[in-house]
Amino acid sequence: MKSFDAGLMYNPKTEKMNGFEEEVEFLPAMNAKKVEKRGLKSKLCIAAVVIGTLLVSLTISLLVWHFTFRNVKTEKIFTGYLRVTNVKFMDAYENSSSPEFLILANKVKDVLKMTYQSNPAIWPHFRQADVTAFSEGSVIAYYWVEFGVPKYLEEDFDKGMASLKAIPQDVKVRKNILIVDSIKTYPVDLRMLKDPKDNTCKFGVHAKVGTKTTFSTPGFPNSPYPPNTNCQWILRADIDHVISLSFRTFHLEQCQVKDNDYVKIYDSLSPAEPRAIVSLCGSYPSSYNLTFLSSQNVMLVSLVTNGVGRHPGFMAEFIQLPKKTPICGGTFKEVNGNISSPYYPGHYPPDFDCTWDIQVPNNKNVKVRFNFFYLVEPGTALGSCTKDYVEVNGQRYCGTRSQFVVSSSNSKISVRFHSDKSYTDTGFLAEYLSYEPNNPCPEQFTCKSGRCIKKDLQCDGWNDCGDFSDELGCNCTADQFRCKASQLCKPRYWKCDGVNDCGDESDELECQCPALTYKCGNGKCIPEAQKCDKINQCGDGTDESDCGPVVPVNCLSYTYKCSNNQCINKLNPECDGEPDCTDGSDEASCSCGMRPFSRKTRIVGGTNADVGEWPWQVSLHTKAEGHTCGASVVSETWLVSAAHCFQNDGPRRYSDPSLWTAYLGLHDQAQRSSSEVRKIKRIIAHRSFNDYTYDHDIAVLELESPVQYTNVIQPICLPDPTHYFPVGKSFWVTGWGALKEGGSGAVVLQKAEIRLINQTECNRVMDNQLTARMMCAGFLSGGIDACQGDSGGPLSSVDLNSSKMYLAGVVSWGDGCARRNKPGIYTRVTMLRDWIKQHTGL
Ligand code: 4AZ
Repeated sequence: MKSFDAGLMYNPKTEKMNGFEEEVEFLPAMNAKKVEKRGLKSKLCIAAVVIGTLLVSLTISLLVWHFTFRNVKTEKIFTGYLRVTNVKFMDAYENSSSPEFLILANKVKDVLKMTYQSNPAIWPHFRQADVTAFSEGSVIAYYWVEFGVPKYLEEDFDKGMASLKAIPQDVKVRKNILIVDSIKTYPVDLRMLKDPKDNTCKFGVHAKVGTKTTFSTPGFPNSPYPPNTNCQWILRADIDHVISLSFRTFHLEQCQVKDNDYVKIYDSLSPAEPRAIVSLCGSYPSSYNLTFLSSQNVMLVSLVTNGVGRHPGFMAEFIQLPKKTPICGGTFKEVNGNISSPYYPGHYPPDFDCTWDIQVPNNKNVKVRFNFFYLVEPGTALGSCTKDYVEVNGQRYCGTRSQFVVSSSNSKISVRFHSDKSYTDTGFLAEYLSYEPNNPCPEQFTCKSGRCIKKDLQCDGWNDCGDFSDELGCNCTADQFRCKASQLCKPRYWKCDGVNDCGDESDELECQCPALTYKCGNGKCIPEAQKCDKINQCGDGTDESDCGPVVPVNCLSYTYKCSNNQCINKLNPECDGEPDCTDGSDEASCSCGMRPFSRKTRIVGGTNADVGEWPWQVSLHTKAEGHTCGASVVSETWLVSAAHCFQNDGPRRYSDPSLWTAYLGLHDQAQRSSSEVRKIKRIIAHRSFNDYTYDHDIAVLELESPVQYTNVIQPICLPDPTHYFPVGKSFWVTGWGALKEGGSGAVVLQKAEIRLINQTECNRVMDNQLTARMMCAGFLSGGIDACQGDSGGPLSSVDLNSSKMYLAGVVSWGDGCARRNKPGIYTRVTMLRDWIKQHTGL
């Protein structure tokens, strides 16, 4: 790897405010003593003096205004490239300090200057330009140019730049040593070219044949990358090759902060937005596929950082691939088969086209099922597939889509993939299937889209087809109600649960409380006058929780208690960024529930969790049985799990701590050696745990030695006993439990999003087996649930005020797994919060 410094020709001038550079002469002030006060003449003299003074001050003010405000110059930096057609590329052009580079760079700069000179709206504002690189084709020259434009001339200047399309003919004629056939100029993010002549963090790297070339941010991995910098890596491959770049480690500042650090990759050596392939920030787990392809033999990687934060940076490697290898498309004649966008699951290259012509046996029809589909491009209007798209039988698809099927009414189908010059994505993975024309889904329900689903998913209130065709024209059963607009049948218990399940609110309308009444969080209606009267008529405290400014109130079961024993009238005040308790204790223990890796929901493989996505998840192993239960990290030394995991069973002494090993920071059961391993010092199961009813199903485990928090080991927040989780709230359940009832456990940590179910409704379907220490989450339609082996693991809830994850529940029991009307039952942590504190001090 070498540092490049392009030939420097112009001195940078910092003349942001050059107001007083021009000479200004000031008139001498009048000497009042010399003014004679004699008659009319003297009066006229005084008047003349006053008017004169006024005129002088006015002129001075105007000059001051002109030079300080009107003439303030806006710095404008552009980047671009031009093609020189009469020069052949030579290796020396890769080295920005070679004489060959400098000679050609100077000629290009002359061409640029002459181009700007030809436009009077541009040329007066020109400051400097420089050439940063050349690449093949014949020679493409990449440059930046800086202008200082007075504010009041900006509009004319912008118009001039927009009209600057090609080198004027006379320039070509006069400068016929260089024949330039196109010039492209793009405005650039000022952070990107803050100090364009600073070459301290600019590198040029050429791919080596047959081996990977590695590069990383300065200081990686021992020290954080530098602040306030713009680093650039010019990546090159041999002619007729493309570049495949993969980030192996990627840890930048998180994306949501103002002016956050970012990496941008360009399919060009100019940092021009229309040639950007991707913009990245935050952290990515190593399992995430961060592979990007170029369309030509060059690529620019740019890192822009601000002045805050200390982050490790990235390590990346790239290889060159022959450009001509056919990597997608072709003619397919098998009965079934798989197709995917180029380099899937890596990002497809920009400026790419391929077509698959699929022809199954003549007596069959064919359909294509897209299992993963990500063709998202910033700046594209929803539904308008003008940039990257897949076209099947003339219909274009783009954006991100869940599984969908496109069918053909004959034995042929044609799939075309197109990517434009900017922004790429992971693309698609699809399979094509042939089917009998009169029976597209043997023993299954055929969706309108051609997709096949299980028969019993028809009319269950869930849009399993994706186009609602399985839910149309259904007779609602006794357990269902009919939505107004869509006429769809939905489970009755979805009514009045605070979630707009019908889409038109019709499931939430008939339960509106009558006029002059207040609707409690649990759906109960109470007279308006009873809200904020310091009496909990709702029963869940919601009528007493949002009562104007946060003030100390009498302590009740639903009021949050500060460390100084004062109670306050705010719902879920913990860690919401506002100190509500007078002693600030509601914001005191908030180093929990955070996920160092930004949540990337687009995981290849469906419900596999990502590395570090659930950093509190623990796998508890016994020697004889391996993974047996889950648990959650709540501090460096304590885990929370389920009491039933530690009940002795004949000769098996599950209550004995020495039987257990805890694996923390684990993702893949096959790679336990890369996790933190701890023996258990102490198991405290709830004394009231009932082996028959599973009431009080909670235990805390003390680790033999504390763990250090890392990117993949973090504690989850414990909710206050008053923490309120509304019905319908979405939770995440995670674990290595069985993938289906009676099946074997998962190797990679699984995750599923489920919802909190109304307690009364759940108790009804669960034959009144619930106690106050239990809650139900899942779907009465079945299909998504915890299962054997998930027990003891977390039910995680993201709190929207604090953006932290709270341990809402512990996986406890269920009637089988994922059965219809049999949701999962979880230990209600808020009910046992005091017990946890009593035994762990947390
Ligand atoms: C178990 O045996 C188990 N469907 C956990 C959760 C559920 C069922 C069984 C809920 O660990």
